Order: sequence, then structure tokens, then C-alpha cells
Amino acid sequence: MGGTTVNNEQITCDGCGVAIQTANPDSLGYAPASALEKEVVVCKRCFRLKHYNEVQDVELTDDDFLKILNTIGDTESLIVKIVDIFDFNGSWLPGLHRFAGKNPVLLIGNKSDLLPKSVKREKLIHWMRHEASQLGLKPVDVLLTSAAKGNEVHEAADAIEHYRNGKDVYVVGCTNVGKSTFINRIIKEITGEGDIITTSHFPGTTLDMIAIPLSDGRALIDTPGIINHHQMAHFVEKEDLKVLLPKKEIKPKVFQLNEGQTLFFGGLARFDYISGGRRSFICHVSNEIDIHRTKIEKADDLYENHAGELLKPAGKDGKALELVRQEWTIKEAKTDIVFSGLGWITVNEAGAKVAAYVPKGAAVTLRKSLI
Ligand SMILES: Nc1nc2c(ncn2[C@@H]2O[C@H](COP(=O)(O)OP(=O)(O)OP(=O)(O)O)[C@@H](O)[C@H]2O)c(=O)[nH]1
Ligand SMILES: [Mg+2]
Repeated sequence: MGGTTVNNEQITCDGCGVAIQTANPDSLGYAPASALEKEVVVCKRCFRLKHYNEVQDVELTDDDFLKILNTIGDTESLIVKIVDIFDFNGSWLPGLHRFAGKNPVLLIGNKSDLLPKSVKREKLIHWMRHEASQLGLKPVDVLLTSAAKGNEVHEAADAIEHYRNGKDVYVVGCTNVGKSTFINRIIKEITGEGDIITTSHFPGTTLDMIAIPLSDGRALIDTPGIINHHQMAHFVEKEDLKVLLPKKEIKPKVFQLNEGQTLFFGGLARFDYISGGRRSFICHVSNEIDIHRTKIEKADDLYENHAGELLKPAGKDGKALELVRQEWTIKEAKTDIVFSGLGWITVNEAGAKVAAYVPKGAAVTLRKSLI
């Protein structure tokens, strides 16, 4: 697409990084010519996101985003890898080394405000370091932030300054982990200006690199998120994202279940308690998601007939999803059954026989409880 240039320089959108063009209102990167005279130039898509919370689909593919990130491998820089602490594994972004090259990596767990206060910070950082090592990453440091609330962003900025050693900084990660929100916070600290880069709960908001100049002539660079197609967010309609993705601290919900009972999490996942006597299960999911209790023997019919109505959100167009079942006997006390991107159920004592159902392609795993 022919971009718009001024003095031979390509103009890019300050909100998402896309090349600006003034010719075709229906294509990517459009801005009316009059917009170019403003100090901050934003494309039509960013404008609509910001003012109407509406997202225009883009024709960019996974490959396009990977190509953009691949250029980092040839740089000498600090990589700041952000993960969403609420969906650690789902937002992990495997294969970082493929485009990060040999550069040092600083790992940040973001959205710490979502976790119940009972999750201890030190324990979480220890756990993140352990998980990172299991996943083959040895970060120079591990931090925890809430970019939305501003918690520990100042400390993170100090750590970045320390580890970057006078080099550029690339902020990378899966879509929606809060990279742009994090950078906006840092800009705010430095310049006092707020919400420069466009952020939204739609995965894939940032479309190209956005360089924020640092005082020594280097830059802090926002990058487009890599899409993880296994994340729950990709199975639902866009308007259901506000239900699925928590905005506030998760309030744990305790369910006393008898053998043979089922819990539905909207129409997105199902949990069967098969055997092990009456016991409690602690659910950690977005406060907006309805948890519906029924009997195992009724659950199949209920899902078939009521997904998208009583059990909502469900899949695209409100349709039932193809749910895949996995069964375990919980061997260790304090185990979390993690429904990637949705939340987790904590089981306090060993011995329960359970089954979990998630949309085909989504992940469900066990871990030692975080709490
Ligand atoms: N609760 C909470 N939400 C956050 C936090 N940081 C970001 N968010 C929200 O997460 C969503 C995604 O934020 P973005 O900053 O656009 O994420 P991104 O990583 O830049 O996403 P892409 O540009 O799509 O790759 C938005 O709805 C943010 O408000 C946080 O610390 N806590
Ligand atoms: Mg972004």
C-alpha cells in the first residue's frame, strides 16, 4: 500500500504504528489529510477504537507480525518480555529465542491487580522464575507489575534502565498482555502525557513497531503482539471479550460439590466432580462469568440445548463449542486446574476424581496452587 510521506519520511500512526495513507478510507492506515497537521497522528482504526471501542479487522497475518519481530534478532538490545499473569502459559509466547537472538531478556508478569490479595508477590515471582526456567528461558530478572494501576511500573522502568546498558529496548509478548499500556505508563512518568499508544481488550491492537525516544538517543519500542490461537479469547465473539477478560481483582467463588455434580463456566468450559466425597472447589474466573451448577448426567443435554443462552458466553455466533474432555485424579493437596485464558479451580485436598472440558484447541493443565 502506498504510504503517505512528508519530507520523504513515512508518517506512521502514533496509536498503532501502521503506515498512514490518505487515499483510501476503507484500507488500513487511513487518516484524512487534515489529520497530518496535528501533533499526534492517529489512523481511523485507532480513532474508532479510542472513541467508540470498536475494532476494524485487519488483513495482517501471523507471518506479517513475525516478520516485524524477526528484525529484533539483528539488533543489540534489551528484550522486555511481558506475560499476562492471569494466563501465564497461554500468554507465554514460545520460541522467543527465534527472534530475540542472543539479547538479554527481562521478564515481566503484568496484570498483578487481577490476582486475589492472598497470592503473595514473592511466591509468584519465585513461581514465574521456575516456570520460565522449565520453558527454557533464563531472564536477567523477573518483575511483577500492574500497568493498568501503575503498580511497580516505576520499579520496572528503573530495572529497564539498569539492564539496557545504553541500548534500545524492545517490549514483546503475546497479544493483550498489556505491552502498550505498560509503555503508556512509562511515557506518562517521563513526560506527563497519557494514553499516547492505543490500547484495547481486542487482541491485535498494535500493528507495527512504535519507537519512543529515550534521553540518550536510544528508544523504547512497542511491538505488535503475537497471536496465540489457542487462547480462549479467540473462541468467543468480540463483544464477549469484556465478560471473559477480567478487569478487576478476581473474587474467588467457593462451591461445595457433591459427587456427580458439574459446573459450567458460561458456555466456555465445564468441570465435572466425579468422586471423592463432598468437598469444596474454589473458582478463580472473571467476576462477570456465570458459573452454573448442574448434575453430570444432565450436563451434555444442558450444553447442547442452552449454550449461548443460559450458558453464555459460548462460541462464535453464540453457538456451542466443541468441548474436549480430560480426566484426572488429583494426587496432591493444593492443586490448580488451569483453564488457560479463563482462570482456574483450586482443589485443596488430594483424592478428587475430576474431569475438565475446554474448547478444542484450548489448554487445560494442572499446577501446584499459587495460593
Ligand atoms: N487488569 C489489568 N488489565 C490490564 C493491565 N495492563 C493492560 N491491561 C488491559 O489489557 C488489555 C490489553 O492491553 P494492551 O496494552 O492493549 O495490550 P498489548 O499487549 O499492547 O496488546 P496488542 O497490541 O494487541 O499486542 C487492555 O484492555 C488493557 O486495559 C493490567 O495491569 N491490569
Ligand atoms: Mg499493543
